[in-house]
Amino acid sequence: MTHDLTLPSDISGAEGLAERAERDPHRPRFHFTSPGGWLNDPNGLTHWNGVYHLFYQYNPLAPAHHRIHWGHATSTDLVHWTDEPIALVPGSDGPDRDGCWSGVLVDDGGVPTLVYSGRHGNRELPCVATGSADLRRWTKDPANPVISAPPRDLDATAFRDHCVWREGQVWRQLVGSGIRGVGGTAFLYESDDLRTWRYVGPLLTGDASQNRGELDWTGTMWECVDLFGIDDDTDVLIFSAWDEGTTYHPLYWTGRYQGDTFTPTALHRLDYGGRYFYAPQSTRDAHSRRIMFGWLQEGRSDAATARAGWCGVMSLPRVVTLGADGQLVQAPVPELARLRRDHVRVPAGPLDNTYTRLHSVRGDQLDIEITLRLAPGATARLVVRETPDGAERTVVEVSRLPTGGVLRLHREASGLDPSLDAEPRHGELPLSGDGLVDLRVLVDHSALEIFSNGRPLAARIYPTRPDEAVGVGISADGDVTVESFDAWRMAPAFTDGPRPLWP
Ligand code: DQQ
Repeated sequence: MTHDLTLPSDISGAEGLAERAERDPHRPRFHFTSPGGWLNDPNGLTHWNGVYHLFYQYNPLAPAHHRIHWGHATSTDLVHWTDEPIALVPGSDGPDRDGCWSGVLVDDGGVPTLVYSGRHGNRELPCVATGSADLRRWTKDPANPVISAPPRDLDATAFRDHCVWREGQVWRQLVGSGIRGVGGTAFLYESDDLRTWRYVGPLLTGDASQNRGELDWTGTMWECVDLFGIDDDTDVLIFSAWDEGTTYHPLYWTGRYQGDTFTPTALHRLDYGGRYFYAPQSTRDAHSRRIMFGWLQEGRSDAATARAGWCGVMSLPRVVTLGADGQLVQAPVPELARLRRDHVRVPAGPLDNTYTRLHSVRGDQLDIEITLRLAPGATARLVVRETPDGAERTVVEVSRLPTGGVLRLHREASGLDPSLDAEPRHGELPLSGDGLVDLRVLVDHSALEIFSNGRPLAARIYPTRPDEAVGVGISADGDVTVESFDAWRMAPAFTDGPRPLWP
């Protein structure tokens, strides 16, 4: 049974969404966004016959999380994207009647196969769909849901999101969950055919009572678990720590996956932006790179989002490797350099302790790459999206403190609207004795992604005077030398004009 891909009869709410989205000055131009409406998690990420496929949680009818479809886009370079027909539409009845929630794509002997969470009322159960050779048409399995209930002997807080892989002669799958009163977890299952699953047990369970502050608490449920080997000796288990209304941040364990369990070595924050890089998914591409996308949530009010006609940004694709300190190193894919235009080199040398506006670098679509040398106790600040009067500005700060390096983002003055999320963000910055700091800052209207010595920090900013907030400047406290400073204007990845909501 192929699902119905015709437009629903009442799409009046969707009228003008794409046009409004296109006019919004806060809409990123080189990050992937949906044509309009709502976007959240990356799904079904794969590099299939030389084409990257990015599916995503999509509501084409409104900028709100409701009856989620699977949107689909393709790219040959991870930079330019083509909208493809919507891949999954919630059924008129059945296990995914209220939404086709997150999942993955696997290659079942040449048959592209999706494993996703069907939503029906409050129930969320694993479903399967198979695709045409070009991954454009999807047929839901009549046997859906393929698992009829969460494990019975446990009080599960949820049962959704999937990580599926082939291991020897069998398929294995993790389903995100939590055990009430205990902590977040991922349930391990096994199957011969992706349709009949045997429950193995929890792969690893967090401790919800260990709430050591919001930054590394593992929550009461794990969303979007992603397990992969990063080198011969290290496996990585990424999850988005969740607790209704309080906690949404991505974390990862390094450790060893062996047999039916994951033995953790250490727990780390995946992105210092917290919920601004949520529910990530990764895949290994044909070049053996681990490529990861995450969802950059909104930081403005629901009313502002409703007016804008769109919401949710996909992060830039990141290459993930393992650093010498045992933590993940993240960087935007090198292909992104294809969008660089109008190169500006700012002279190297010691930084003044007074603020310097860089008149040669300005804009709201920028890629800035700096190497700094910080003496002990020094701090360097890069200001972006500054208005001429300095009233609106976003400040990226790197410091070399006696306690170690710190990367910090100040958004208190990013926009003047008091309803904007202005919470500062910070995290630990690995520094070697020479005090060298690589700082890459990608500004794309409301989307901001920062990478410093391999650590990422994603966030959203909404200047109140977006046309004027194009200034860039730099300052220092203490001894800071600019070793190199390069900046580019970034070309848009999409051609101008509204994109069809229902390609
Ligand atoms: N989003 C999906 C869920 C997942 C959550 C629903 C994470 O499958 O747990 O859109 O953002």
